[in-house]
Amino acid sequence: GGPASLSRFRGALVAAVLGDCVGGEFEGAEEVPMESVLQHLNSLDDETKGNGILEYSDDTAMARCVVQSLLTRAGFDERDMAHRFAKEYSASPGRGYGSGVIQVLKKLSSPQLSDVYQPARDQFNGRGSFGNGGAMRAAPFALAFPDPADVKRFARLGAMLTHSCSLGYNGAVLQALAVHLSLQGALDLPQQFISRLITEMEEVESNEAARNDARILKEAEKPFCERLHRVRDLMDRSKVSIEEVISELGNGIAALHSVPTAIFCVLHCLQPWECLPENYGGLERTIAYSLALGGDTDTIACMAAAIAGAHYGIEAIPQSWIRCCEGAEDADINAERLHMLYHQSSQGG
Ligand code: R7I
Ligand code: MG
Ligand code: MG
Repeated sequence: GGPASLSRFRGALVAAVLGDCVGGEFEGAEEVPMESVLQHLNSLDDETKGNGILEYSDDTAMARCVVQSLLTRAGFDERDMAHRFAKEYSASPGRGYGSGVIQVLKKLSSPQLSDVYQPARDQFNGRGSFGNGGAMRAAPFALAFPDPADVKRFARLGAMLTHSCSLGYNGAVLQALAVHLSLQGALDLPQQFISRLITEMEEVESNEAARNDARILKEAEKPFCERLHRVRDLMDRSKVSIEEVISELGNGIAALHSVPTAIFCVLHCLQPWECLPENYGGLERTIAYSLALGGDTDTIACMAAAIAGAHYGIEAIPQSWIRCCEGAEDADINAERLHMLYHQSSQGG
């Protein structure tokens, strides 16, 4: 489809759910042989399975809250979104939430709370979380707002409800920007795609708060920019081992060690590779490759798949995979609603 087509919206939201559901199998595993990944993915084609047997985790649970809030409020409303996070957590606390964020979600359910950003600020001795929990649910912001300035602003604020450290919320900004560019067809020119992300993040990371957090946490001056430069270096190489990707970019629970990694997975899988089945399209390759990195596989696959899904569109997603994943059908319906909201706002309505 063309830029911002319905197919791209559906691809992004449905693939994100698939990445989460399928990736859950290997979350936290140190080494994941490609053989095990392919075995797991092959089992999804088994006719006897299906009907949502793979459950989604916190990644999708929170993304669904973001989607519902954006749709119901026809824009960003921090109190409504915070309330939905808290309600969702208390209804299904067993979705595999990060151990720190649970405290925030409990505080957010208090009716006396006046500042919904305060519980997030109290995390980790007042520095706030740098986990990838803000980034894992950032894709819907790119599907609700056509203007990149809005995408950046609301992805940041939406993440700050749980992640007040710039190394957490700027990961959400980067993820949302990657989905935004992919929706426009920017992955047709991968070199330009990564350059545009670097240019955007140069500006995002130039403020005082980001510089301060980077200094305290002993990271590079502009940590996400530095990682995106590493992504570009790896892209230019003809052969890259999984070990190198993990050591250069990471596969962990910090936004800094997972969002650039997810972006690399998408870029690396634009072409076919020998280690992956020939019948796999780009979307399947991206998910398979993300899982083979091990570590925070549900989240890295979820983020990579959102970016890839926006590029390849819904037609690239195997029906059998959709049938196996809880929440995939809902995502498809919501993508259509977001597509309408997006095009309403781009007409200035
Ligand atoms: O970021 P968050 O929502 O976790 C998301 C991850 C995804 O992989 C999900 O799939 C799920 O499995 O969890 O939750 P947080 O609790 O805010 O952060 C996750 C973890 O990162 C924390 O439990 C800490 O181990 C670590 N962490 C920190 N450690 C020290 N200092 C995050 N911020 C800090 C910090 O400032
Ligand atoms: Mg999860
Ligand atoms: Mg995870």
